[in-house]
Amino acid sequence: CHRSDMRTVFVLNGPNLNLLGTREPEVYGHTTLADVQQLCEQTCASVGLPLLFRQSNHEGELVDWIHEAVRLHAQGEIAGLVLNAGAYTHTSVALHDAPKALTAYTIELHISNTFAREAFRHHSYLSPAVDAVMAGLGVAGYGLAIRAIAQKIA
Ligand code: CA2
Repeated sequence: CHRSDMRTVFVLNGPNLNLLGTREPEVYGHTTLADVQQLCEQTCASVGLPLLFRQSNHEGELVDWIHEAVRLHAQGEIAGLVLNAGAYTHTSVALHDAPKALTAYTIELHISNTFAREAFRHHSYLSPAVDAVMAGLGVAGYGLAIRAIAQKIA
């Protein structure tokens, strides 16, 4: 379907985010990734957009999924991308390159305020390649990012 109100919001999560809620609650809270998915489902339902929600611990799989988004966007089927690349944010040239091919609105998201943490988290390979960066809003950031995408395409 090519109607703009059927465009899918992609939410992609990188390494270790499957462990959310099970460790380091002082940094990431008690919310699990399943809870985050539910929050994204609810937010997408309220703005009337389909959701695709995925997590991988593998760099190349995240690259493949961004390529999938590029292909679907060429068919008018993507509303935008919310990308929490986890620690690959700070290491991956491949994840810097991949979103450059994507013209859909892309938001780099971090649950924690990466700038208030270790120095190695202050640099992001993604930031120059995306439209917007959000960090430190907790898991609520996912809902806010989806709402921002919905406003962008409205
Ligand atoms: O704040 C974020 O969302 C991060 O992208 C999370 C990454 C971290 O490497 C980034 O610097 C910032 C870590 C993913 C979550 O890792 C967990 C490890 C143990 C328990 C829960 C989460």
